[in-house]
Amino acid sequence: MSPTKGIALVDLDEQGVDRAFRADVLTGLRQTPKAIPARWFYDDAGSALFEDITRLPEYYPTRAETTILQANGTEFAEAIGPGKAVVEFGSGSSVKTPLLLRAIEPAAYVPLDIAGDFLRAAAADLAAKFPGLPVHPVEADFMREVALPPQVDGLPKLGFFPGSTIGNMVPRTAVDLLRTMRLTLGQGSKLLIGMDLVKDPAVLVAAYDDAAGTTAAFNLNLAHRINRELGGTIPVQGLRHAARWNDDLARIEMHLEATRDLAFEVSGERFTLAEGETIHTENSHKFTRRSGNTLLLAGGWTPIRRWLDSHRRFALILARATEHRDAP
Ligand code: AVI
Repeated sequence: MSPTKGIALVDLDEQGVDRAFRADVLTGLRQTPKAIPARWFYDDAGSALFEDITRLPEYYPTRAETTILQANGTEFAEAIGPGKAVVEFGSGSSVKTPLLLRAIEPAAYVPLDIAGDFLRAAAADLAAKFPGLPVHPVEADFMREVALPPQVDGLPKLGFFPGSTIGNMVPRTAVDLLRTMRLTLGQGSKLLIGMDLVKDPAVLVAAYDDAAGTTAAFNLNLAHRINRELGGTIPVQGLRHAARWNDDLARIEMHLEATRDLAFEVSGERFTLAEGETIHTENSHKFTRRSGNTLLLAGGWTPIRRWLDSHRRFALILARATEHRDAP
């Protein structure tokens, strides 16, 4: 399942073009350096490619996080406790969510997602796996405060945000989201969040530039999507996928790099890319124990437990909503 698939709540113009997609692409191509938000990767083709990525030998995060959930059920149960309303930010990852729910004896499950069709399918799937567990899907943009269903009023809340999707946001956006999650979940709540860890850049680059070329296809699909949906004439053969480690900012960057001078149109507007120039399409931040903790604290969450996979590549962190009067 895609982490940020946003095919619902779309605002289409008279020609059926997604206005927000067009605005983001045109604004991104007009600026220097060129950049387009990563959320536009996830059309149907991009979501299917992301699913393929999660199974690649080089792409360790999904497997690492899953093994953490498999290996530590008893500890999760102790640290989190029974009777929680589990609020998942995203509509439920096929393998990880059941592992968590099986470990902790929740009182209810509330998936939040902007994509209603995905959300309902995932919720029905989950309800079938856990007969007796109340499931209350909410179609909403979780980047804003969400009113939780009245059925979970009074239940203690556990937010669940796996996949290191927080790493796809620049720190300012990540902090905004964490603070919004705190508002959505309320005082006394907890958050279980996945964070991918800083490691050998060669391992990181391989995870984002796999030998089979699946991540390249995922990145290049954005150019195809622009051509398909926005009347684009981008010569996609003149672009190549590039995955670079930015050590100062502790992030993998994905770019589409021009292999020769290119000229093209999008929605009737002309653009050029000089040979070697790139369109920046994604950031995937990686964390250390300290940088992860600092991000959580900035977002209003106090870290309390941390679990790693056996290769120490990925972390699941449990945090509690910080009291407003934490000293000093
Ligand atoms: C969804 N997100 C956490 C993925 C990541 O690892 O940053 C997206 C991705 N991009 C390329 N490969 C995977």
